Amino acid sequence: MNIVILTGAGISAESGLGTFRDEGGLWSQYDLEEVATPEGFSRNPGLVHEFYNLRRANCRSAQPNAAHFALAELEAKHDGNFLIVTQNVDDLHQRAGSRNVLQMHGELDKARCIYCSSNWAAPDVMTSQGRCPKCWSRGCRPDVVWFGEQVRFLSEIEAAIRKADLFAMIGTSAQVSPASEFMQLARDHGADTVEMNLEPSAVSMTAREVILGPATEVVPRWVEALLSGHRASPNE
Ligand code: BV8
Repeated sequence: MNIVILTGAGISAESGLGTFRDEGGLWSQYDLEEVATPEGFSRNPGLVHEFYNLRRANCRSAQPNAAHFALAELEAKHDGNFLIVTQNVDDLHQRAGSRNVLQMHGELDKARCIYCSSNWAAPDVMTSQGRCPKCWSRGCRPDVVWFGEQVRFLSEIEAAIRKADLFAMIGTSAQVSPASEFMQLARDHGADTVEMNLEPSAVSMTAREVILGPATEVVPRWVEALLSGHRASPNE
């Protein structure tokens, strides 16, 4: 059975990393246009670096939670193909032991050269003056995908979803495309579709099953049921 999991900020919420659109979320503290667009970066790179330096510090002091570890256990024990596609730029899935992870919105822990596009491990405090180790120019940005920029691994992700027998979406409001279209794509290609979230998302009506509750409770329970065979998906 081929499994594809899409995660969003909600899976890292109980690790202490803020979500975006919840009450008090990041987009209520910062203007998305100012800190998560190329235009915002060219207008005020210092503000953008401050925004990501703060999040990088939070991420480096955060720990993976039971939901991250449950998905790593599922990957280790599952005998078919398994892929995590995450919208998150934190590395908590990898730190929990997940191996097959595609970060479609980039990586908080990396810096990228604005001239030659090579990337390297981000310093704790990044500024635009950071030197590129490859072309030696001064001009670096966070290695994340901003609004209006092309997401990463899209064709690989869509190919995996087309072949999925089970697609689960965890902790995302499904308001950002193209990730918001993945549930429908999975359903159109015959996958069993499950959503785990604290509250219904923009695509809950597309899922065959919606399991509401905090990720650290619902995800380990779902993984345990899947591994013990108590949850036969319609495709089996
Ligand atoms: C692109 C990276 C084209 C950096 C991010 C108008 C209409 C429709 C679409 C558009 C439009 N105008 C523009 C667009 C396209 C745009 C888009 O979708 N905009 C939205 C805002 C309308 N998309 C893009 O620009 C994408 N690129 O389309 O490129 C293109 C093509 C060719 C060539 C060039 C360009 C790029 C999108 C990527 C943007 N970067 N972030 C960073 O992280 O700072 S997106 C940002 O939102 C984050 O990455 C985040 O991951 C993502 C999605 O948010 P969520 O993860 O869902 O988080 P959210 O807070 O929203 O929800 C949290 C959920 O968790 C909630 O449901 C909550 O209930 C739940 N939860 C909370 N606690 C818990 C929990 N669940 C379980 N347990 C808990 N404890």
